[in-house]
This record gives sequence, C-alpha cells and structure tokens, in this order.
Amino acid sequence: MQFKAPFLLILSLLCLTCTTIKAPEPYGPLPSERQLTWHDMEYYAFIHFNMNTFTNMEWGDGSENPEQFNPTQLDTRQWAKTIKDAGMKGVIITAKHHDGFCLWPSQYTEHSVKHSPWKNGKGDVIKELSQACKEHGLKMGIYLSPWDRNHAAYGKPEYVTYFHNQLRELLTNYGDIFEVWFDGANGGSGYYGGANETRKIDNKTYYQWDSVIDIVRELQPEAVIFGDGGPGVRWVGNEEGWANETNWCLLRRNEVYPGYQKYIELRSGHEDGTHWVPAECDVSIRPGWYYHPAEDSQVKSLAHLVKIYYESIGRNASLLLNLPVDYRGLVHENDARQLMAFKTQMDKDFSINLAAYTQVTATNVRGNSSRFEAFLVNDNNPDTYWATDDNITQAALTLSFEKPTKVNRIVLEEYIPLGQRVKAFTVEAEVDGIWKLIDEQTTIGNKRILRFDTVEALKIRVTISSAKAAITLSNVALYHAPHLLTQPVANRDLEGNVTLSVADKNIEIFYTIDGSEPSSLSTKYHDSFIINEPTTLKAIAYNPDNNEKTSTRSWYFDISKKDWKIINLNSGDISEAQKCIDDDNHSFWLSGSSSNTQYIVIDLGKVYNISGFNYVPMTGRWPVGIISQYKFYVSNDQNHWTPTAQGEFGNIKNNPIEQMITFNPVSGRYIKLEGIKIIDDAQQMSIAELDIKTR
Ligand code: FUL
Repeated sequence: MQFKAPFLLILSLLCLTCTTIKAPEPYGPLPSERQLTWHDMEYYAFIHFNMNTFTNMEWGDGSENPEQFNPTQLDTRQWAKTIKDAGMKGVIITAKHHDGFCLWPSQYTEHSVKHSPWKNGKGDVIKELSQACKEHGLKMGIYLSPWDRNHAAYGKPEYVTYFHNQLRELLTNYGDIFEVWFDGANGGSGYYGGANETRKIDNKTYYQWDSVIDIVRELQPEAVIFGDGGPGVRWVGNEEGWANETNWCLLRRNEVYPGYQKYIELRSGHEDGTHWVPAECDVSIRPGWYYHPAEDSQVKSLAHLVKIYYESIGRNASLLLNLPVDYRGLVHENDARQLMAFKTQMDKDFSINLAAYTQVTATNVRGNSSRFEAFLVNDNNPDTYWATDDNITQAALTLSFEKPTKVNRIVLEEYIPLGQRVKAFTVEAEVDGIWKLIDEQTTIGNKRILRFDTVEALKIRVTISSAKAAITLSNVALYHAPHLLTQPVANRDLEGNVTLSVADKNIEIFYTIDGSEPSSLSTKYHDSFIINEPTTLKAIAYNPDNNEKTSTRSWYFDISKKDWKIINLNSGDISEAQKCIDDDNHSFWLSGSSSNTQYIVIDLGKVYNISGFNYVPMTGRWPVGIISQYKFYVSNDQNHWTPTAQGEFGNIKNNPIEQMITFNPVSGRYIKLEGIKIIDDAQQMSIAELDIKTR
C-alpha cells in the first residue's frame, strides 16, 4: 500500500499531539495495583459456616466441643457453583470465627475439624473450598477472627504468636488469597480454655498489626487487607449493605483502628483522606450471618437485594453478600433461588448499553488530543479516558442519540489510577428540545450508578461542576432497565383501610375481593379501600410496558380490629399489649416475666361467631417468648370460658410464621389465649399479632 504525502503529514501531526500532550498528573492518594485488581471484583460472596452453624448461634463463647461440627452433605463445589452462577467473582470464608474453632486442621490447636466427626477428622474445609474455587474460576479470601474466645492464652503475648502462626498457615497452604478479612469485634468474655472470664485487650496494639501486614505482604503480596480502617479495604460502617451517596475511596487512615468509635464516618470515607482505602459493604442475605432454620422464611426480598446493589456497587463500594451455609453443609435452596432471581434482575437492568449508540462531545478535551477525547468514555476500554486540561475542573459531556431514546440508568466511572477527583456533578436530559435536570450528586469514584424515572431523551448531559483536579472519566454508560416486577404487599390498618404496594411505582396492581383470579382487567388499585368483613383479597402486579405479571397473592382479612381492647393479662403492661392487635406484624408485645402460665384476654367489642384464631409470632433476629403450646378460650361474660382449641404450633421455633387454628364455631365476645409452653422455657410470652376467624 502506498501513502500519499498529505496523509502522512496529517498522521505525523496527530502523532505529535499524542506525544506532546501529557496525561494529567496523579492527584491525591492513589490505589495500589492490588487495590485496582480488587476494585474489579465488585461483587463476591461471604460464607459464614463454622461451629455456630451447629450450635444455632451467632457468637459462640469458645466452650464448644469439636464433636458438634458435623455436616452431613458438605459440598464446597455446590457453594462455588452457586456463587459463580450468581455472577460473583470470589468468596471469603470464616476460617475461624470468634469462638476459635478452625475449619482447617491447624497444627497449632486441637480446636479444629481434626477432632470432629466430619470425615473422621481427616477433612479440611479450606482445602476443599480452594479446590472448588479453582474449578469454578473464583478467587478465595480468608476471614480469621483476631478475637478467640477458646484460646487459653487470649490476652497474653503467646496468643498473638498463635494468631500470627495461623495466619501464616492459611496464607501458605491454600493457593492465592485475594482478601484477608479481620473483624473489629474484640475482647470481652469467653471460655478461654476454661477460665470463663472477661479479658480486655488494646485493639490498637495487642495484635501487632504491623507484623500482621508484613506476614500478608510476604506470603500473599496480591491480597488486600480488610479492617475497619483497611489498610487495603475499609468497612462501610454498617452491616446493611449500603454506603453514603457521597463516598470517597480516601481515608485519614492513621486515625482509624479496629473497633473505631466514629465508624459512621466510614460510610463516606474522608474527602481529605491520606490513603486510598475504598469501602466494602458486607451484608447477609438473611437476618443472621450464620444459618438458623428459623430464618428460612426471612431471605431478603428481590426488591431489597436490588436496593442493596444500587446502594453499594452503585455508590462506589464493593458488595460482599453473605450466604449462611446450613448444617448439611450446603447453600440453602431458598438462598440459592433468591440469588439467581437477583442475578436475572440485574442482568435485565444492564442488558444493553445505549451509550454505544451515541455521539459524545465535551466542552473541553485535554490539549485537544485524540488521546483524551470525549468518546473514550464510550469505547468499552477501562484503560482509556476522557480528560480535561489541568486548569479545567468544570466541564460537560454530551451524549447524543440519533432519535429520542428511553433511559433510566446512568453508570459513571472515574479513571481511578490517577486518583478520585469529582466532588459534584449533574445529569440532564434533553427532552422535546428542553433540558431537564435529572439528578444532582457528589462523588463518582470507581463506579457510580444513578436510577431515575424514564426519560425519552435525544441527549444526555453530564456536567462535572466541581473536581479536585482535571477531570478523568473512563466510562459513561446508559441503560433502560425494565420496571422491577415484584408481588404486591397488602397492609390493613385498624380502621380496615387496606393498602397495596409494590417496590416500583411504575408497576400496576390489579385485585379482586370476590375470590376470583385477578387479571389486568380486574379493579386497578389506586387508593386504599376498606375491608372490615371477612374477605379474601387477591392481587397481581403488572408491568404495562411489556404485559408481564406476577403470580397471584392472596390474603384473608376477617373483621377489622378497631373496637378490640386488651382487658386482662397476667403480666406486663396493658397499653403495650395493644401492639398484638395493631394490625402490624412487625410490632410485638412481650409480657412481663412470670413462672405462671401467661395469658391475654381481649374484648372484641361485640359478639361474634368465632371459628378460629391466628397467632403471628415475633420474628427478627433475636425473637423471644414464642408460644409453642397454646390453649384458646371464648367467653360471653369473662367468667365462663369455653376452651375451643388446644395444641402445639409445630416447628414454630425453626419456622416462626403465622399459625392458623380453626375449630367448631362458638359464639362469644371475649377471647383468651394462654401460652402453655414457651420456646426455650422462657418466662415471657410474645405476640406480634392476634386475629380471629368469624367465617
Ligand atoms: C461482625 C462479627 O462479629 C459477626 O459475627 C460477623 O462475622 C460480621 C461479618 O462481622 O462484626
């Protein structure tokens, strides 16, 4: 091929600009190579599986017997496959939690799998997991609790040597480790080899953190270290899976230590931070970190998981989602199902990057160089970026479609190898020739995702209104996510007002109250309506954009409770007890403490033909006072009580869901529920809600 002279001239001029226009100088603290690799992990699993799985605890006290660790179907390949299928890139396992039991046969203690019945003491969970991770292309991380409630020498220097030796073992024998996780919980009471006492240590000095870091660097130079203040990755200051909207990867690291009192600050980091220490959001898919059969029905809803995604990954943090492996040694099917629903939804949300169909222009391009052009935010290459001149910290980027296009998500990424710079920005859409403000926000960092109501825009404009130094953006993506279709939720208040709701306001709800199947031709829900007679309500959620609908959900409501009154109980506060007839399953009444049978008496306001009752037990993380055996009475005068039902709420401890009891109809105005037996022989009785059946 022959080149013509003018072409060669232009080419050489272009090359000249390429070489003369320098990249912006790095600004502020920068990520290390290992942190940059970690940023790409984005979404990975936590596994809490250890002695607590078998003792049904969240924190064991260290006195447990290794014999108690006995999974019957332990299968780390099932964990790895589930995690991989869910779109996660790695897994961090609780090799040792606060109770000190080791999932690997450590040569430094007898308190480990080697004295458990599992595989006759020949097993090694960490080895099995590391092999499964290799097979499925996942990275593995280690949680090693510094606090050890089993070890006799905890609090003395010997324990610190033991802790360091264990760390060496874990970082030597199990291949590459991407993250080493140190928990902030420290000190306090424990078994400590039988001493059963409280031992205090100094969080800042006792564990010799400098040596810990040296060990990690020596044995796993690629691994990041997680702690309240890093040094590599910081805790986000809550265990609910969200960062603040303003979220810096920066931290005044030397001020933060394990157990840091001002942990609320970790949700945003420090704008004037001295080091790069990005946030990781750790959250469990269930209320607890460990598996408890009682939480099988409390796996986080799809809407909740989606919210977590946008408030962690979408706010410049990573998402460490915990799966409490159960006592069989498997990821529970309810959790696996929900993980896949979550993956499917997120795949739908980010299915087509519409920015690929736009022309991109900017108000400033660094040295007018092709190396820093606006379209580089759109070239699918994280190593290229749009940059402005050094003195330009305010600039706009416009993405223009050929025709109006529906958009409701924007993803923004800074080129973080040069530091985190953006302090404020806006997103606007040009709709019918008019610019409309969509959102006004602060930081971007590694990744920022905004959700907004769908606009049909010809152009989208991102204006960086404040930055610490020249702007560097490596990616801008646009999506049109479908509405989030989840089953409706119904609530009735004391007056009988029923409200129906769904997570996404663009989703419609259709319902029936005559027992028939609802469809998109049934009554459309707009406002609350009254149900104060026995009624079966059925509803579906419907996406008008694509005609998709959910399966039907149905509720039975009996008479409304506005005239009900608690008139007697054997212990506790009568006004507090109204909480068990307030039509709110989340509030609960907890009686006083008594060794006599606990009971509660309710006046229904008038005589009804009663044919059953419902008991909603207290749920949540630490339920107490759940009735396991009951007796139910009806009366007309509060003196003569007719026993109508008596029995057991089967498996209520493990599965604390609403219990429905029916009996031959009896007419009466007063009802009495007795807690004949309370779970764990507690002396208090709790009721989240009581209902009766009159039909
Ligand atoms: C906490 C620990 O105390 C919990 O048991 C759990 O391991 C969680 C991830 O960190 O602080």
